[in-house]
Amino acid sequence: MSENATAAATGASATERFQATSNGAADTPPERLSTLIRQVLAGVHATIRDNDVTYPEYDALKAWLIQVGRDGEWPLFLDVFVEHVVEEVATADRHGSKGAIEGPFYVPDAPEFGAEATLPMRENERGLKLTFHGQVRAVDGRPLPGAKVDIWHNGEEGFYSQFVPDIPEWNLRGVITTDHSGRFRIHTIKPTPYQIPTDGSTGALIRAAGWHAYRPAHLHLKVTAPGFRPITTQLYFPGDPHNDSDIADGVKPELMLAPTAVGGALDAEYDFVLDPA
Ligand code: MBD
Ligand code: FE
Repeated sequence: MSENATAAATGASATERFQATSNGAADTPPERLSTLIRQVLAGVHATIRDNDVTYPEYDALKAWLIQVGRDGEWPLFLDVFVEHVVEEVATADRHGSKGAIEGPFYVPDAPEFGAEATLPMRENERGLKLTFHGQVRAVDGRPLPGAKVDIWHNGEEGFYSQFVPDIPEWNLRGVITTDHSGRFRIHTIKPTPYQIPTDGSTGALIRAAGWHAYRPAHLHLKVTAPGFRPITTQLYFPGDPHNDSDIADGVKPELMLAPTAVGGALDAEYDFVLDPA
């Protein structure tokens, strides 16, 4: 386990990354903002009334909120506990493949590859070999050549490159371009379950509430093609002990891979179907 893989280091990187890539302004009209904030506050007020929340509990909340910011864990906390509903609402009208939460660890502009590639990894990268392949199609069945399959995932230590100091930049990240028949083939390793950092405020809350802090092993993907709505999704592995209790509620039955074991390695096939823009 990396010594420097602290919640503060990971959180600071995730916060910095978010601030660098988000435009941060949704142009929300005052009436809509007023409605949203009123409803959030009404939920908080109801929680306090229903549970006779005390001043010490209120002060503990203030202290905890202050600490989440200090730890840089707002991206982590929000993506774990809130994003799944935003994703559900944003993609409800789609006919193509199911999406899933992006999470805090995506980095744009990963190294680009052709239709078949081995993701950047260390010479001694641990983990079960995995070949992940499939086809990108439109909802009308047309294959989509030149589509981009942007993939990122963790390795055996559980961490994502770019968010802890001692993993090489772009490790287990890459952008694959589909061939003339919309197909791609990615050689990588099987990801491992992700544990929310235990030494930060999100971990402290999870512990205090008596929950477990795990996400099941998952591949993250963004699939894009000009003229089509991009898909941000995740794929999961059958039998993972956390598939039914993902702390981030990101698992959907449609996102479960059905890998086959081929001589000590895994082979998994999954096709992506894109909605027109
Ligand atoms: C992750 O790896 C992740 O995918 C999400 C959604 C939240 C926290 C960590
Ligand atoms: Fe993840």
